[in-house]
Amino acid sequence: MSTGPLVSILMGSKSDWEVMKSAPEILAKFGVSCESKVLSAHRTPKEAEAYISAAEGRGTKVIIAAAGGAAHLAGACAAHTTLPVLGVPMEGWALKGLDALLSTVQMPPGMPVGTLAIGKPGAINAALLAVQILATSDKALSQKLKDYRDENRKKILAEKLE
Ligand code: RP5
Repeated sequence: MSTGPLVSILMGSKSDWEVMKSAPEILAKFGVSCESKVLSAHRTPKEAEAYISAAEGRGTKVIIAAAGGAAHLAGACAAHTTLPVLGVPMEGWALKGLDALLSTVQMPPGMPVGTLAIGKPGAINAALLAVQILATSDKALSQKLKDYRDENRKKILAEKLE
Protein backbone atom coordinates (compact mmCIF):
# COMPACT_ATOMS: atom_id res chain seq x y z
CA MET A 1 0.00 0.00 0.00
CA SER A 2 1.22 3.54 -0.83
CA THR A 3 1.57 5.45 2.40
CA GLY A 4 4.20 8.00 1.44
CA PRO A 5 3.99 11.49 -0.06
CA LEU A 6 4.19 11.95 -3.84
CA VAL A 7 7.19 14.25 -3.35
CA SER A 8 9.88 13.94 -0.67
CA ILE A 9 11.78 17.12 0.13
CA LEU A 10 15.07 16.39 1.86
CA MET A 11 17.63 18.88 3.12
CA GLY A 12 21.02 18.49 4.74
CA SER A 13 20.31 20.78 7.69
CA LYS A 14 17.51 22.62 9.44
CA SER A 15 19.42 25.76 8.38
CA ASP A 16 18.27 25.02 4.79
CA TRP A 17 14.57 25.20 5.73
CA GLU A 18 14.16 28.97 5.47
CA VAL A 19 14.95 28.66 1.74
CA MET A 20 13.46 25.21 1.12
CA LYS A 21 10.06 25.97 2.64
CA SER A 22 9.20 27.58 -0.71
CA ALA A 23 9.03 24.06 -2.21
CA PRO A 24 6.15 22.70 -0.06
CA GLU A 25 4.38 26.05 -0.49
CA ILE A 26 4.37 25.55 -4.27
CA LEU A 27 3.35 21.89 -4.02
CA ALA A 28 0.43 22.87 -1.76
CA LYS A 29 -0.86 25.26 -4.47
CA PHE A 30 -1.18 22.23 -6.76
CA GLY A 31 -2.57 19.89 -4.10
CA VAL A 32 0.47 17.60 -4.35
CA SER A 33 1.33 15.72 -1.15
CA CYS A 34 4.84 16.11 0.19
CA GLU A 35 6.99 15.43 3.22
CA SER A 36 9.89 17.67 4.27
CA LYS A 37 12.75 16.14 6.27
CA VAL A 38 16.29 16.87 7.42
CA LEU A 39 18.59 14.02 6.37
CA SER A 40 22.27 14.45 5.61
CA ALA A 41 24.54 12.46 3.30
CA HIS A 42 27.39 13.07 5.76
CA ARG A 43 25.82 13.42 9.20
CA THR A 44 23.03 10.80 8.96
CA PRO A 45 24.18 8.56 6.07
CA LYS A 46 22.48 5.35 7.24
CA GLU A 47 19.14 7.04 7.91
CA ALA A 48 19.30 8.87 4.55
CA GLU A 49 19.95 5.59 2.73
CA ALA A 50 17.11 3.80 4.56
CA TYR A 51 14.64 6.60 3.82
CA ILE A 52 15.55 6.83 0.13
CA SER A 53 15.63 3.07 -0.39
CA ALA A 54 12.06 2.84 0.96
CA ALA A 55 10.69 5.86 -0.95
CA GLU A 56 9.53 4.13 -4.14
CA GLY A 57 7.80 1.39 -2.16
CA ARG A 58 5.92 4.05 -0.20
CA GLY A 59 4.52 5.50 -3.44
CA THR A 60 6.82 8.51 -3.71
CA LYS A 61 7.40 9.65 -7.32
CA VAL A 62 9.96 12.47 -7.07
CA ILE A 63 12.76 13.33 -4.61
CA ILE A 64 13.93 16.91 -4.06
CA ALA A 65 17.28 17.10 -2.24
CA ALA A 66 18.88 20.33 -1.05
CA ALA A 67 22.30 20.80 0.50
CA GLY A 68 25.05 23.37 0.82
CA GLY A 69 28.85 23.25 0.80
CA ALA A 70 30.16 19.83 -0.26
CA ALA A 71 26.59 19.07 -1.30
CA HIS A 72 26.39 15.30 -1.72
CA LEU A 73 22.79 14.69 -0.62
CA ALA A 74 21.19 14.72 -4.09
CA GLY A 75 23.89 12.43 -5.48
CA ALA A 76 23.62 10.09 -2.52
CA CYS A 77 19.85 9.94 -3.05
CA ALA A 78 20.35 9.12 -6.74
CA ALA A 79 22.66 6.27 -5.74
CA HIS A 80 19.86 4.57 -3.79
CA THR A 81 16.82 5.04 -6.04
CA THR A 82 15.74 5.19 -9.68
CA LEU A 83 13.11 7.83 -8.84
CA PRO A 84 13.91 11.21 -10.40
CA VAL A 85 16.09 13.28 -8.03
CA LEU A 86 16.03 17.07 -8.27
CA GLY A 87 18.97 18.78 -6.56
CA VAL A 88 18.85 22.28 -5.10
CA PRO A 89 22.23 23.82 -4.20
CA MET A 90 22.09 25.95 -1.03
CA GLU A 91 24.04 29.20 -0.82
CA GLY A 92 25.79 28.02 2.36
CA TRP A 93 28.51 29.89 4.21
CA ALA A 94 31.09 30.45 1.44
CA LEU A 95 31.50 30.85 -2.31
CA LYS A 96 27.87 31.98 -2.71
CA GLY A 97 26.71 28.42 -3.34
CA LEU A 98 29.04 27.73 -6.27
CA ASP A 99 30.54 24.88 -4.24
CA ALA A 100 27.10 23.30 -3.75
CA LEU A 101 26.12 23.91 -7.38
CA LEU A 102 29.16 22.08 -8.70
CA SER A 103 28.88 19.29 -6.11
CA THR A 104 25.26 18.72 -7.10
CA VAL A 105 25.47 19.12 -10.87
CA GLN A 106 28.67 17.23 -11.67
CA MET A 107 27.30 13.72 -11.41
CA PRO A 108 29.04 10.86 -13.23
CA PRO A 109 27.35 9.46 -16.36
CA GLY A 110 24.71 6.88 -15.50
CA MET A 111 23.67 8.59 -12.28
CA PRO A 112 21.58 11.67 -13.13
CA VAL A 113 20.53 14.46 -10.76
CA GLY A 114 18.39 17.23 -12.28
CA THR A 115 20.05 20.30 -10.80
CA LEU A 116 18.16 23.55 -10.26
CA ALA A 117 19.34 27.08 -9.51
CA ILE A 118 21.08 28.05 -6.25
CA GLY A 119 18.77 28.96 -3.35
CA LYS A 120 15.12 30.03 -3.41
CA PRO A 121 14.68 30.11 -7.23
CA GLY A 122 15.92 26.51 -7.24
CA ALA A 123 13.54 25.49 -4.45
CA ILE A 124 10.58 26.98 -6.33
CA ASN A 125 11.59 25.47 -9.67
CA ALA A 126 12.31 22.05 -8.15
CA ALA A 127 8.75 21.96 -6.83
CA LEU A 128 7.34 23.12 -10.18
CA LEU A 129 9.43 20.55 -12.06
CA ALA A 130 8.19 17.85 -9.67
CA VAL A 131 4.62 18.92 -10.50
CA GLN A 132 5.47 18.85 -14.22
CA ILE A 133 6.84 15.29 -13.88
CA LEU A 134 3.69 14.17 -12.05
CA ALA A 135 1.52 15.97 -14.61
CA THR A 136 2.79 13.77 -17.46
CA SER A 137 0.35 11.12 -16.18
CA ASP A 138 -2.26 13.40 -14.59
CA LYS A 139 -4.40 15.55 -16.90
CA ALA A 140 -5.97 17.59 -14.09
CA LEU A 141 -2.52 18.51 -12.76
CA SER A 142 -1.38 19.40 -16.27
CA GLN A 143 -4.34 21.79 -16.58
CA LYS A 144 -3.44 23.36 -13.21
CA LEU A 145 0.08 24.02 -14.54
CA LYS A 146 -1.32 25.71 -17.64
CA ASP A 147 -3.59 27.87 -15.44
CA TYR A 148 -0.63 28.76 -13.19
CA ARG A 149 1.46 29.87 -16.19
CA ASP A 150 -1.48 31.87 -17.50
CA GLU A 151 -1.99 33.63 -14.15
CA ASN A 152 1.72 34.54 -14.05
CA ARG A 153 1.60 35.79 -17.63
CA LYS A 154 -1.37 38.06 -16.85
CA LYS A 155 0.32 39.32 -13.67
CA ILE A 156 3.46 40.29 -15.60
CA LEU A 157 1.48 42.01 -18.37
CA ALA A 158 -0.51 44.00 -15.77
CA GLU A 159 2.63 45.33 -14.05
CA LYS A 160 3.04 49.11 -14.20
CA LEU A 161 6.36 50.96 -14.04
CA GLU A 162 6.39 54.24 -12.09
C1 RP5 B 1 25.02 21.17 4.49
O1 RP5 B 1 25.81 22.03 5.23
C2 RP5 B 1 23.62 21.59 4.78
O2 RP5 B 1 22.78 21.24 3.72
C3 RP5 B 1 23.70 23.07 4.98
O3 RP5 B 1 23.40 23.78 3.78
C4 RP5 B 1 25.17 23.29 5.34
C5 RP5 B 1 25.38 23.86 6.71
O4 RP5 B 1 24.75 23.07 7.67
P1 RP5 B 1 24.66 23.55 9.19
O5 RP5 B 1 26.06 23.64 9.69
O6 RP5 B 1 23.95 24.89 9.17
O7 RP5 B 1 23.84 22.49 9.89
O8 RP5 B 1 25.22 19.84 4.82
